[in-house]
Amino acid sequence: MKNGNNDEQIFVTTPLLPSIADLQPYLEDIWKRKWITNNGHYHAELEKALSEYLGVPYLSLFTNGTLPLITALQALNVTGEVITTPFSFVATSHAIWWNRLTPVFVDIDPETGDLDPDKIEAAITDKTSAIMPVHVYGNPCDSERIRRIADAHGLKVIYDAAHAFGVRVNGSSVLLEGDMATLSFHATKTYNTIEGGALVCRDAETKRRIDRIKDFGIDSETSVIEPGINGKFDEVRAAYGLLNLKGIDAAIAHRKGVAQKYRAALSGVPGITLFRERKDVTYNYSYFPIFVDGDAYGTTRDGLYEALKAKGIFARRYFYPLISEFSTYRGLQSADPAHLPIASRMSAQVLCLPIHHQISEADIDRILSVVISK
Ligand code: T4K
Repeated sequence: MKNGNNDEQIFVTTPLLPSIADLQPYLEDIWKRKWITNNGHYHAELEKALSEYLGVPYLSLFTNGTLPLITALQALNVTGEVITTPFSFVATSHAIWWNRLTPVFVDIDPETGDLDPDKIEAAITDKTSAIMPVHVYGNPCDSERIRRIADAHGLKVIYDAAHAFGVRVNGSSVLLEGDMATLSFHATKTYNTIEGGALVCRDAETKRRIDRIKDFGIDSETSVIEPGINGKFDEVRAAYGLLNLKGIDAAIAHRKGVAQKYRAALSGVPGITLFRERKDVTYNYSYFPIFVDGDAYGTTRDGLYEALKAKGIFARRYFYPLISEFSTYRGLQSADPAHLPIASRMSAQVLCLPIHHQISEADIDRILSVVISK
């Protein structure tokens, strides 16, 4: 699609797609088998392939990335209050709300955008039973400190790792941290199955329980033993997911090149801050957030967002507003912006530049020319 200047529009992301020709034989096989959802042949293949690729022992596929969050809270019998971050996509807190639990917002670390471990303990009350941190943009949380705090207070930890597909610290998957971790395979994610997600757990018995919860709590033809939900994943998307797994390394490598080019060009620009890249982390380059200090940069974040849009470049303000600013949550005591100064500042300054596996050098130059010249 072209804009008024006859330039191609550039979106914040564009989905990784398998070729239709590659999908065709899978579709024919699925049609032949006539088993199209609920634990089918390709479902099993994809669970195995993803477990191997991600380096995790037990992974259950779900029909999106929100249901694993809701299910994890159920499976771990979480009650009362859950400490979480306001600097995330709203699904993180909605999952808590849907379990009739109360999210308690804690401020974030400016170095990563993740929950600040220094601020967690002050938020723990006798009602707290879990922590739900987010590896935002794929930046790993300080899992070691979070684990120590959780252990000291007997809390469960569920990582929302929706952005952290393939992210590793010293070679070990971030999905291995906490009691459980969730993934999103939405079209806008680095790895996608159109819609989809997964829940990673630690043992076979828990996986069996998760698999039962995502199938209505059905234990046998005549027995339903708990209030489950429909989180099932179909065969067509499983086949699509298997094919996309073949292209994921090349897609991430391309994203890395884009990130390097942005980083080299933007590092010295007054008023623009980037996250520091850690040497011990294998990133997936799922987002490229920049933080715009309007005074030093000469234009506000929203001014830059509009200037890009006028040129057909659709950057996104992930995550603005904060979750704690939405009507469902703003009445909570922990939603008071005075308790969330870092999150409030970062949310007001953040702009995620387009990054995906198909962005060309010319696209990057077009984007950078707006950001650098305004
Ligand atoms: N936890 C976290 C931390 C999350 O970020 C998310 C989801 C979840 C949990 C829940 O996982 P899911 O239940 O969604 O699996 C998007 C996504 O809907 C959402 O999945 C994602 N996070 C969130 C960060 O972003 P939007 O409304 O900003 O995306 P949308 O549809 O406007 O798409 C953005 C751009 O991507 C479009 O302008 C163009 C491009 N696009 C999008 C789609 C859907 C395409 O080119 N093709 C497409 O099919 O929310």
